[in-house]
Amino acid sequence: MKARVFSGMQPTGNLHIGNYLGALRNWVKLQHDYECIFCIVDLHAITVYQPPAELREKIRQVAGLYLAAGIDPKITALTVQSSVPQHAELGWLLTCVTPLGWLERMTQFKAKAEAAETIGDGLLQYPVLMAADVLLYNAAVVPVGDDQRQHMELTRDIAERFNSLYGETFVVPQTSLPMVGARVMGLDDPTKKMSKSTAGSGHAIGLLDKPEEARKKIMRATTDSNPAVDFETMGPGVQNLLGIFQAFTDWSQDEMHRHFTGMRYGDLKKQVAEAVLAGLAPIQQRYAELMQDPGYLESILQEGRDRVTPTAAGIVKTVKERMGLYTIAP
Ligand code: AQP
Repeated sequence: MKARVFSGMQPTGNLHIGNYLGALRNWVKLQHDYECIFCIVDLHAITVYQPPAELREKIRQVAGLYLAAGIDPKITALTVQSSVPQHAELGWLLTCVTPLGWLERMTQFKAKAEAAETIGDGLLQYPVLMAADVLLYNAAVVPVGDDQRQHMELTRDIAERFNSLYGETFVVPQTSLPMVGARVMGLDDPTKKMSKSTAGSGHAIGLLDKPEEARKKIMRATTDSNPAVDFETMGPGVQNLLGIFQAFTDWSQDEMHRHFTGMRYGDLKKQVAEAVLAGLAPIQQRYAELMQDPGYLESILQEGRDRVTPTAAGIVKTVKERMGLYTIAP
């Protein structure tokens, strides 16, 4: 039997090349060697207010992008988190074994809480729900970008704590990070990770950006005061552009050094833009085709929900029994 993989993305904005290089592209590769479940985590999205009609549309868009990027629904379950109620149920059960201090230490919570006017309880609970997402399927491997490393450590801690309190129940999952592209930085500010919710027209390259729009953002990207590429002294902006190029082309470190050393930034940017556009073109084409048939997308999401529900229900039943909750015969 193949080991299981779980991961997800929030439908909180336009997916960008960071989401693609850090996670989605890795998912496409893993689906041939593992039993994969890839989820659109809409319950996570609502930890911050989302206009309802926009959220519904984004969920469809993310599903379309998963498929367009190469997720194969014949071998992989594609699901919407809120359509499998056991995510929320296990979330509560795990909340009860998670010390508050563990959650207050999460850097993403601290950053989002600082930026928000009011902090919903959901924002604090977010990593417990993420732990529930993964543990609900006893996933052995979770492919994510580097920003999720801390949440994954917490997931492991919660699994171990539950296992020690109530007996071996959960598989303690491994985190899988890509070799290149694990942390794509903002083009306008390369000290901050590229993020869906960061405002600014020059910050992120969306997977659905028009070629001219994407090119313009890359040409305007922040670099440094060096005249040309120097691998010894380059700043984070140049490093980010080279990282994006390398991730899209799969060039080795040697090839990167030979080709780019001494190249002027204008030329570097042109080449990065070509690599990004070549990578995005087939995704955008498949996406446009897929979105012409909304019934198809809907049927894939129904199938995914039906495929994973027995596993999710089985785990929640075991957890409830282990915790001593009362089971009434169906
Ligand atoms: N900049 C990034 N570089 C590499 N990987 C990234 N990921 C996100 N940003 C980068 C990875 O994408 C997956 C989905 O992320 P998410 O939707 O759950 O939310 P996030 O990590 O919080 O991503 P964003 O884009 O910054 O969203 P918002 O702005 O809504 O919070 C994860 O595997 C993540 O590691």
